[in-house]
Amino acid sequence: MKTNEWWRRAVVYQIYPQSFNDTNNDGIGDLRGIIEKLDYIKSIGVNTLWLTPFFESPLIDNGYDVSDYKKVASDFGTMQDMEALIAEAHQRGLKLIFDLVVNHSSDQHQWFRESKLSRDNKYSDYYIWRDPKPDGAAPSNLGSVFGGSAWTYVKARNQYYLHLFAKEQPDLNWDSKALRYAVYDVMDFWLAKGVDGFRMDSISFLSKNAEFEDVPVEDNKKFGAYYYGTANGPHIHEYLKEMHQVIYSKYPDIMLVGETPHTSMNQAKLYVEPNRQELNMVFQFEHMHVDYGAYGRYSDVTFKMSDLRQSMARWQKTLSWNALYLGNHDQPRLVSRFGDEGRYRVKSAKMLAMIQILQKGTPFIYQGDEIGMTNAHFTALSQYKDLEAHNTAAFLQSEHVSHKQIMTFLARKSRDNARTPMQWEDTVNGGFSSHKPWIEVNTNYAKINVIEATSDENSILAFYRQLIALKLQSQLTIDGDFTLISANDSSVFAYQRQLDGQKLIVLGSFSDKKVRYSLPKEIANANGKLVLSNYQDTPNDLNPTLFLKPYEGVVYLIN
Ligand code: TEU
Ligand code: CA
Repeated sequence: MKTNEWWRRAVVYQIYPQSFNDTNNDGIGDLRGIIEKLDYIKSIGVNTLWLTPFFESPLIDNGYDVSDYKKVASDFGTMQDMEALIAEAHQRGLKLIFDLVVNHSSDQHQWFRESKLSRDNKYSDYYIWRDPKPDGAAPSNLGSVFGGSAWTYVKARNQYYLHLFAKEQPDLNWDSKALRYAVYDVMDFWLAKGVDGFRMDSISFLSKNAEFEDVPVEDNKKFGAYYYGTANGPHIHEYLKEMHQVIYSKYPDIMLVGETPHTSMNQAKLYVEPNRQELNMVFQFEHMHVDYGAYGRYSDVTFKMSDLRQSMARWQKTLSWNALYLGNHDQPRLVSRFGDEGRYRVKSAKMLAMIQILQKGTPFIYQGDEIGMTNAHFTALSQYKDLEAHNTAAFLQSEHVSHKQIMTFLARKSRDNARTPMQWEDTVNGGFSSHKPWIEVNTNYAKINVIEATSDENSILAFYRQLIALKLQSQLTIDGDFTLISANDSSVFAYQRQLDGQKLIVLGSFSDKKVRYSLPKEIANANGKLVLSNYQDTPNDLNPTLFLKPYEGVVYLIN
């Protein structure tokens, strides 16, 4: 059955529940807190919400370690709260997608608690167990994402289990049909409650190469990179097609977005090309690697705009549909990373949103980006709550990286930069909670908050509203072809969208100085009218040569 493909017109707002809004004042955001802010969310102009995990969990990885997929964690509320949230969202015309974390579960999940007891119970093969090497060592030298070996020994089975992430996140065995159908049952459970789709965590890791041989070890590191032989394994597409068939036969109208670490563009095509009947789109990572350094993501490297542009343009050209993002709960704040969080915070936040949202695909806006929230600027290691921050610090220390350098890396790249509480108003804890929040509020909340943004007609928020309205208003911004206008300019990211006789010209300057930019002839001579700008005095008619002010972003329509 053909779906109505509503996801092509979805503009998604991502909510990180523990940091969004706390209504019972225990320092942790909750579902009631989301309900309370639905009118605000609706007012941004988005039409879909993505909730990161709120399921029962020991919260080792902030909920990405689920101990019961069908329960709401008591920190966040009750099942009634969840049902109320679904109903209230739908009443406002907002669709809702949940996070489905099924590459792994928590080690506290009943499946794992049974699986680790013996080799011959109902759940024995729900996880990935392997015998020790003859000398008792782990089956392979595979390392985990959060540091250390990807294998942990369990005496009762005299075997090791695989965990690509923390040891409290054992990987589920998708080669077990019973496990796969248990996952489809979880999907059915939430879809029956009215949920409109899923963001599927770490989907490129579901199918593993069964052999688990030792993998190459870079330089003098102890463990092999975790993704060797584990990303995009041999049965991944077979399993996703099976899932698609089972789920879509009952729910033909849902949206599925997969998160695909370590997936090339050609591999990504296999997940999303429409005739393949797998997923609607994926979160790819290539453009998140533009500021990687010697230790991977933790670096103080500053990106080059040309790298960002080249990467995004490649994916625009090659995939028929993309999930568009510049930040989320795993990344630093986009204005701090790609813009200027100081003098040009407002200008650059608007320009970045324009460059992102008007590309072809489904835009994902992470909570707080619509008011230009910035990195946290923590100065002590203890301010960080993310296990990855602490594991990384320990690892870098063992590599003799200085404490000062480690703190710089974290300040620029830690995931906690995006996890500080949402800044609602200029009151204690930014209006998030009257209790001490689980993670510190950014000290700039008096200046950067929703009340302030709402009262200013030139705010970043006001601009997001205009931008989203523009995105949803015409066929051109949904289906129009994407082409780079110039691939060589060092400051200006310039592209066009084209459909039938119409063209949308989108130009964003990544420079903090005034720049001169000349359009190619075929555009320069066209009659373009200004539709959006982050400056007040941008010329109404498109000129062959433009003088763009710091971080200026402009959109012209050629009819
Ligand atoms: O992330 C999967 C993933 O591989 C990366 O995004 C990774 O978390 C990041 O690069 C580490 O620096 C997903 C979730 O989005 C993330 O929050 C979870 O921690 C992870 O899965 C495990 O569930
Ligand atoms: Ca709470």
